[in-house]
Amino acid sequence: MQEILNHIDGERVAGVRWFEKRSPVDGRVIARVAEAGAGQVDAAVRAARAALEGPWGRLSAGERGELLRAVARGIRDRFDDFLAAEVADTGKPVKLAREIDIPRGAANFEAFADLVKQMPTELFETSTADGRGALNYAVRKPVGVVAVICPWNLPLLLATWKVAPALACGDTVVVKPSEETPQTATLLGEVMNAAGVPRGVYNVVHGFGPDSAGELLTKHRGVDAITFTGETRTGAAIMRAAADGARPVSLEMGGKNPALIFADCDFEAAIEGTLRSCFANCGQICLGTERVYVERPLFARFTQALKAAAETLKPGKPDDPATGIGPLISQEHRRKVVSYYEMARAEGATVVTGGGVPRIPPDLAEGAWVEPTIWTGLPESSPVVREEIFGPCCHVAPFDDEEEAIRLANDTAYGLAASVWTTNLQRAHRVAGRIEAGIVWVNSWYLRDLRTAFGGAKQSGIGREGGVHSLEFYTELRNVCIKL
Ligand code: NAD
Ligand code: 6OD
Repeated sequence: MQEILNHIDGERVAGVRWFEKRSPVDGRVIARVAEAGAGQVDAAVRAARAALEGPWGRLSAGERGELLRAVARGIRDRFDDFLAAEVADTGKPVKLAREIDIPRGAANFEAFADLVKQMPTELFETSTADGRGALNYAVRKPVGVVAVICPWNLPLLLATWKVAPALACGDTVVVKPSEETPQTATLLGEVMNAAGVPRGVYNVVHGFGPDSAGELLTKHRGVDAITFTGETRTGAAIMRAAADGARPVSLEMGGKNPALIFADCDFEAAIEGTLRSCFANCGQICLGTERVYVERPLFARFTQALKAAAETLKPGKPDDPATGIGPLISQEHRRKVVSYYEMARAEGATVVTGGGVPRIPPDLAEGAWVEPTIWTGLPESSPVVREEIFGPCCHVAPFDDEEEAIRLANDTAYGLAASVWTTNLQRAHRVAGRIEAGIVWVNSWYLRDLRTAFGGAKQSGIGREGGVHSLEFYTELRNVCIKL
């Protein structure tokens, strides 16, 4: 049985107890994981502090950038190890992890090694009574020890999305991966060591949230800032923890994202994009679409075409090239998703496709499988239409004009992402300008440029990361006033 340990001060460290990690594909126990207690969390934070005050704190941005590039090379050199670990933890198709998760894990380090060279600053010439003047300029200093709390859906991609800019800015980190996906963050510790990143700069503590490593870490007063990706409710708990000590937080949280399909869209592109946004990663992407609004003349045709496309997504083992969709992350998450499937039926939804658990071979019977599902006919007030399900499902509803489409899109507590499908340029700008979301894609979905602002409006987030926004969060601005 594989044992996954904490990574503290460059060493493998045992925990206070073990917990089991099961495969989402067939329910087998694939590893036991060392849960960090208060002692290990404290040791990790102290190691991060010592590294900050040691040689790491004296490196230039250029020198840190070289180390980050070595980490990116290290991930690529061990691509197959990362791939196997990510697929084992998540059950996602190998093709998806090969094309997205692992390459982005490496690319995040390269992107922030470059971006940190453009650290934003400011300079003011100030007049003084004696006429000699003064110069005010700002320098950016590391914010300190950063707690990085991660979810399970894109484990390496989302951990490195925060670790890379933090390290680029000169911070040190303690990462708390999701209890569901402990492996790739741990492997990254080995890569950090091999790349020559000083010990203590990158630490990993394993465990759960409340009453476990997550809570211990966010409440630890040696942590200077907290960056979090996960559910909105968890984000609120983390914000409360951060209030003690008035520490900064960056919160990337849930969504109930709309897609607006106008009758003048490129039909094939809209179907392909919506298929991906609803069902990629088994619907477990925060940016994914769960509400599809289609201009009425196209409604029936679009719904039927999306149904036909969804029915091509065959569930199967990650390494089978015919697999179109993997399982959900866990039985616990499956119970949540299935409860929405049942609620949709009880509320009178038309189940266009799916709506249950697929027929699967007996050796996968303990896996967390659900069918890709499309509904129509639910009222907008239904919890199925209002709450984040985080599964491979969407509700499709018609709209009659642009105004109604915008109203429907914005009628949500969330505001993470939206996609708009139209060939009318003026409409694209008009609609994008009025959607209350942090990210609006027009005629695309999840098209990323790491220099852009990433984050959510309303209950989907606080703050922005990406490009200069990451550099701002992971640094403290210091103004220096020089009397001339
Ligand atoms: P989650 O909130 O349950 O857990 C996220 C992390 O927080 C885990 O590591 C967990 O152990 C930890 N945690 C839980 N309670 C905690 C506490 N009280 N104190 C400290 N840590 C705690 O989320 P999840 O189920 O892992 O991920 C799915 C959710 O993440 C969805 O809501 C999804 O939309 C969201 N998400 C958002 C983004 C984004 O960029 N906005 C990206 C990916 C996922
Ligand atoms: O691509 C990214 O940088 C990012 N933060 C993606 C988030 C995906 C949510 O599941």
